[in-house]
Amino acid sequence: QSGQTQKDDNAEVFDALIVGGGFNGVYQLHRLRQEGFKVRLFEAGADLGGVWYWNCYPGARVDSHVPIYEFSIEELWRDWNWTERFPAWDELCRYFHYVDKKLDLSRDIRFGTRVSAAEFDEARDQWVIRTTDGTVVRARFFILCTGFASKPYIPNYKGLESFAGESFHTGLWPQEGASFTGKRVGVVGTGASGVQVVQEASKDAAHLTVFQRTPILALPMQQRKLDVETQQRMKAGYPEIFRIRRETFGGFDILRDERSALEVPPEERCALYEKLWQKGGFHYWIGGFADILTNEDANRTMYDFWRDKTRARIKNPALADKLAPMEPPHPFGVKRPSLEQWYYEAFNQDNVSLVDVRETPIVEIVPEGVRTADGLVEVDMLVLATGFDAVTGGLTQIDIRGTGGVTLKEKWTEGARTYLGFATSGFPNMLFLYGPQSPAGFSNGPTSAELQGEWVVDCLKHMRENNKGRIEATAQAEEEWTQFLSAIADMTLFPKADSWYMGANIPGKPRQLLNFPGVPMYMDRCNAAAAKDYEGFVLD
Ligand code: N01
Repeated sequence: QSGQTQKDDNAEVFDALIVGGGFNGVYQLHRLRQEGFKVRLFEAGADLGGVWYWNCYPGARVDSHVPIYEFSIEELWRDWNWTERFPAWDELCRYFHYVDKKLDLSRDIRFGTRVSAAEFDEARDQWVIRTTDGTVVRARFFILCTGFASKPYIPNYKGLESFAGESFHTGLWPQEGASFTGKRVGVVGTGASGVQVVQEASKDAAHLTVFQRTPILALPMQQRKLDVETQQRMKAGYPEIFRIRRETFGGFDILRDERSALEVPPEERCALYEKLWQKGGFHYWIGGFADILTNEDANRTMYDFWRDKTRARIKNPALADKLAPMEPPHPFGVKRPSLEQWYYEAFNQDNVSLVDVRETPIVEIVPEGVRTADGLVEVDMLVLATGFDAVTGGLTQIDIRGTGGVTLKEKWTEGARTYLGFATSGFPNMLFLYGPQSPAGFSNGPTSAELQGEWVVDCLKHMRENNKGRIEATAQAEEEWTQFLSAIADMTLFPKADSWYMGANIPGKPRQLLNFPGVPMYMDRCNAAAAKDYEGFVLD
């Protein structure tokens, strides 16, 4: 007992301990340090980048166009240029190195350090934080920037461990890389990760088998090379773009048409859809009509346009029925569309085949490959693009104990409950970013990192200025926030799909809308609470 306590008592004390070195963690470290706080960041990976460090599979690239997916700090964007409109993971990792160098971050980061447990010490209003290598530190504030996709989900297939070939989850891709060339490759899952892997594997694999459960409603990326001169010209408009991204629904620079899709004549409607299609990226998803995510008839117009465009690219009608069915598998856009470049054409190739696992389920994995209800599919490499225990998994996989010793995982057994998507009662001085009941997956990452990030920085400054050592969300404020989000969810079509947005991709996970739809409304609420002396929190 005393050995442990002794060690904890002597642990180094920080104002804030940040977990995670992606966009959110980096922003917190930079800004809190600027404000004079003593801060340290622990990152499990060997480098910065968060999801871009871990998801280094061939073809991984961002779905947000330049310059949406970068910090709006002028000192950073002024001298940085991308090579493509939608940059790949390795370019994003280079961007993180650039940011590190410019802001001199690494001196306060410990890499290869995974936080395994944290316990609130009520006597000192501090968190005692432990890592897997036995390090213990104390911090007044415990700031979790674990992202929405840090806990990979691997289905519990019978015999998976017996597979004799190479097998990787996209989110745990080997840092040294792995090649598809000349191999028989199987890819399970057709979400954003699956689409990107399939495209690359279709080029090099001897044969590629795609195991699809639900068709992805993927949109044309309209990728382009970007040169420096073009970007120098574009930069004149960056301040305005960054202003707009703070004020739009998804943190992009895309404005939607405020009319109902149903009040617009069909030709005009199609003309808008065509225009958005040609712009590429998420324009077709978030630049449409105001009621696309709330009215099923309006939504259907968007599905039908997508379906007709997509089917025209697929030669085999039976395959077209699988990839872009006549009837929607779920409303358009309530599962995250992904961006593609030659995904549908890949299925026209002789070396690519599709298995519909709803029709022909995977029975087991054997050393030679995947046994389905229809027989054995032999593969040399098995790629699990099966997603993540999204939004909550990165938090609940840490053994976090609040007041009374209850763990966060226990507290959220029936579903995540937060106040403002920042905090949860019983866990004082713990704030999370890009977490449950905040915009997270509904917002462009860097937009959210800055907006939520400034709120946290202001909160810590407010505490310091007012000599407060402890902040905790009240149970009542948390209940009201949870009810509020649930009422919003009921007004949308999101509950109509089994998506990670709903927690519905993980067997047994409570079904709830995990993200708050609408960055501006969300930030208004957060800022209003802060302006009223942090209404809904108790400060001591
Ligand atoms: O994961 P997903 P992801 N048997 O959960 C299937 C971001 N991201 O890693 O749809 C068979 O979306 C599952 O099927 P179904 C982005 O926000 C961004 O692809 O549940 N199949 C689905 O097809 C994205 O939304 C980028 O029926 C099974 C797939 O696996 C989020 O990360 C790139 C199965 C999982 O799709 C997650 O994307 C990559 C089973 N037992 C990711 N279990 C970019 O910015 C699951 N599936 C480009």
